[in-house]
Amino acid sequence: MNKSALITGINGMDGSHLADFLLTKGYKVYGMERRSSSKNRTNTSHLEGKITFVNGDLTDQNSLFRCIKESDPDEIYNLGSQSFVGESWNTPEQTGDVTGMGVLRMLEAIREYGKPIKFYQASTSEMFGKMEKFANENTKFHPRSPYGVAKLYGHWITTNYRESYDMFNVSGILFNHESERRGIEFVTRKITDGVARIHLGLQDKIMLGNLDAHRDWGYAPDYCEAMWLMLQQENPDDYVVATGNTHSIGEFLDAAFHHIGVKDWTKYVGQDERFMRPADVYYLAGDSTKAQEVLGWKPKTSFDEMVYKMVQND
Ligand code: F7E
Repeated sequence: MNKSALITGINGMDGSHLADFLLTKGYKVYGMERRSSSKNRTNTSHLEGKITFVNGDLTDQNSLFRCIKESDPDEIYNLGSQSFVGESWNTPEQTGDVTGMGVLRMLEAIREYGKPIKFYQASTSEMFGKMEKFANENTKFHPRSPYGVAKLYGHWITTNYRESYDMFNVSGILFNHESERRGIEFVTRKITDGVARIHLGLQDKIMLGNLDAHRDWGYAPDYCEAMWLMLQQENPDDYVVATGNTHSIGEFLDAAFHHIGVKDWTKYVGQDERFMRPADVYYLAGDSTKAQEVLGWKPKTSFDEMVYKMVQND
């Protein structure tokens, strides 16, 4: 019998890559999306006919229960959230509701359904926030945005329900991961899209915010494999997923502009207050030793390869 999986946030970057991956493993895949008069399937139109879309909303408990009933899944991957950190200061309450309380609602829906479903929660390096060295599963959390705080609630409620009700719940603490399907508002895609447009003569400048930030950037499809591996283990546990290499925004710009033959990008890049955050995370680097040793996972795609794929695609 093939396994079945329910993915929330199916139309996002991770949701679509995970669906691609699970289909190669023979899964029957259900993707949860919010009902809307205009569909948002840019990342998933190629999945139409291959997966089943179900209507549900992380702010509506009954809709989650109905999605579970309809899909009768063996595994649930909770990737849905308000995931843009910058936006979380504009809509802190909505971010808390979807990104934090949404996890609780899903866990309660699983409990009500009664079947022992394996649950994956998309935790994030934003929970570390203010950190200095390589963060692992034991590093203390200090989130720096309403998004990070909401994710921390989701992380702990996942752990709490594992300990309280003996549920197979895992959290993957994923560091930044990007791909050709990344939303245009995130810095990596904003840069690769801007570089392509500059190359084609469609744009003069890329306007950015804080250029001092460093991120441990990996390739999203590699990270989706780690999510799946976590649910294939004997026991539920939490894992950091990262490359261990950190790069500045300047280094990302170097790599992206390199592909259109530009060495000095300074005349193509400007700074705009509007893209600064009230509090930012300046430095992130992860230690994924546990994922490598226990899951046998390691990142396959290098930073340069990833930037190249993104620029080429744009
Ligand atoms: O910002 C700086 C910005 O929005 C990265 C999400 O997937 O990863 C992502 O969160 C850095 C920040 O991603 C611009 O201030 C400069 O320091 O691409 P980002 P993020 O905030 O790291 C984590 C792991 C998640 O969980 C999130 O869901 O880049 N930055 N100038 C800029 N950022 C943006 N977006 N736009 C700029 O113009």
